[in-house]
Amino acid sequence: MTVKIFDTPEVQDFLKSVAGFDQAGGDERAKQIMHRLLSDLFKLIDDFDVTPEEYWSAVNLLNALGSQTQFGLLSPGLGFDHYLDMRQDAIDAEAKRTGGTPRTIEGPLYVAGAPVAEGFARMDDGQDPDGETMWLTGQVRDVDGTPIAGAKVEIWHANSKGGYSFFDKTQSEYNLRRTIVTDGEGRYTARSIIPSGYGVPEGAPTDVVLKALGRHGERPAHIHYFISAPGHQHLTTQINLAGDPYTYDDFAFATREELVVPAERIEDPAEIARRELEGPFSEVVFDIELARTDAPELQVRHKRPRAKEDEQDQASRLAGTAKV
Ligand code: MBD
Ligand code: FE
Repeated sequence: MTVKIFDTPEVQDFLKSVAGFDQAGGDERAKQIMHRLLSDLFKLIDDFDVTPEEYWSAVNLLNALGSQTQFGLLSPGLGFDHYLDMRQDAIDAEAKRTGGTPRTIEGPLYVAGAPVAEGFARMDDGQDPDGETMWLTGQVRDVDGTPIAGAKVEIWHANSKGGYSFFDKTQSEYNLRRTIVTDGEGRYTARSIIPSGYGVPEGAPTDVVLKALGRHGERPAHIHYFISAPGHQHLTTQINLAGDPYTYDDFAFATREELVVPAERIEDPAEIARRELEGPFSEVVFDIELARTDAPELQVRHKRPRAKEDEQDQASRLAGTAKV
């Protein structure tokens, strides 16, 4: 087909009225962004000769994604989360805020309000029979190496089946979610279980999109972090455990070389006894460096709907995915 109508005055005028350019009310930025978005999509329909069947099946897929609250899951899969990180890295570089542990994506499965502990926390409830004991520890430091005492280290991760508490209702409240305040030497330590990787549920709308692209929906085993301390830039990051088949093939594009950490299996009885554990375990060490800033807005995490973070619990639940 050779029909091309996008550049005609009728279509261009039509786009302006759809975006409310001829209306006094509304929001100027919303109008500009909607106009650009619709223009790009209308042009795409023209250029690719999108058929009514194709258009309405896309509408159907969007409805399915929304009704199963999967936009927060599709978003990292389509690279938006990582793209926002790339932009934030560039903004930091331009402002000469360099150094420190690299950021990577938050993902859709954070839940606010986890129990707070000083220095050490046990994160698992002891109910996961397949969970290999993990000893997770590290030091939070300034860019010049000075330890930061009293830093807030929020950690969350999946269980041995790749599920996250709150979203996976078979787990106890706040299982595998803790906030640990660093001790006088800037150290944090958690006893937990080694997480498994995550896979997008088979047949879910997000899976349908990924399959159409010939892609998978797997993430390697990983552990999420928020780290903050007064006078320092808030850091959202994750570690990926080395040796997972998906460590360098993450559907959410969160892997960064500096964030790949080995889990070292330890069987020495003296080391087991020193940690008051019952048997062999895997140790994961992750030290964190925070960049300095005096700007208060950079010392806290950006706003976004998060489970249990705002008063409208219904809205905040939509931040995550219904199934994990
Ligand atoms: C996860 O655990 C996750 O971190 C992301 C980004 C997407 C899906 C599941
Ligand atoms: Fe995750």
